[in-house]
Amino acid sequence: MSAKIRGPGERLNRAYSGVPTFLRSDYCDDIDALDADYAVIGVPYDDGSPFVGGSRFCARAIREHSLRFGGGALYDIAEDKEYLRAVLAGRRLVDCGDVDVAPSRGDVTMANLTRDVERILARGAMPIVLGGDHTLTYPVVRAFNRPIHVVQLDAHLDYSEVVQGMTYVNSTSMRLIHQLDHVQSLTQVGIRSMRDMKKNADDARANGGRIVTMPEIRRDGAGAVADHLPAGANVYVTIDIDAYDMSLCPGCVSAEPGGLSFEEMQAAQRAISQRLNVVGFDFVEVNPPLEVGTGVTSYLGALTVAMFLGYVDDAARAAEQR
Ligand SMILES: [Mn+2]
Repeated sequence: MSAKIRGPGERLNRAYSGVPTFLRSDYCDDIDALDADYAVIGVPYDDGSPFVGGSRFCARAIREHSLRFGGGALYDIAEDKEYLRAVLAGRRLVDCGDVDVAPSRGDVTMANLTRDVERILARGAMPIVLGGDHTLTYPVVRAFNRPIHVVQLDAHLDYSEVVQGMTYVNSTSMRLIHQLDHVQSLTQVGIRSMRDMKKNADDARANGGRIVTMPEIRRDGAGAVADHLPAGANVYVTIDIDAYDMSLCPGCVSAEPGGLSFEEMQAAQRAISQRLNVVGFDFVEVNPPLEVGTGVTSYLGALTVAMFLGYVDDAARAAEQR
């Protein structure tokens, strides 16, 4: 069942009041009875983080900051266009709460995540997964039972080999995804960290992956990041907050200089959603305990997720009308 948490229509619902579901959507406490187009699920897991933990609070902070979008839509004045109004008014977005986390048992937590995403997909909804750290992308992608392309927006390759049995850490997710039979391609956008190893980049390319570096984005535009993928193909998108430039994400332990501007993220998101058929996405690595007082990183995270959902929904509606 879904519980309506907005209350009667006349309520003001100020951002600091109420129970924070994403964009104040209905809360769904039984995925097997889910009736929606889009389903948010949180993964409060940061056991896969190699430095300072804290991203387990990412989903909660993003939900909280998402309540600041209280107008029933996202409005882009540059386009004079609203996004998500029909979705929110029609209650086609629900929040399924969080995956059950088993402390010190990444295998158990991630099995729970895969099963929950399988259940969301079985109900015909698109999963929108909020981290946690970047470990979660592999358990989410393995839940899809049809061919998909994967596009990653990130400063880091996350293409490390599994060592000493550590499967569920945030540095291995893209290598593991790339080995799945139903993953048709891997595109890694914004990669620039000088902590990444040459061997991992060589392996990603040798396995057929495409890496789009920042100089390429500055040369060709962020709107070109999906041009090499077949138009209309199914794609899963994973967005790490550190794809953005370090100056935009003080609440992220893995922030790197030289990253995407907000406008470049917008252009990449628009290009992906318009050219391809997005079947799910995740957003990871905001670390609220490291955050500055204004919560700008969590706010940017909420905006990034809501904006991409808006573009994806807009493209789906345009396709329906064709
Ligand atoms: Mn990263």
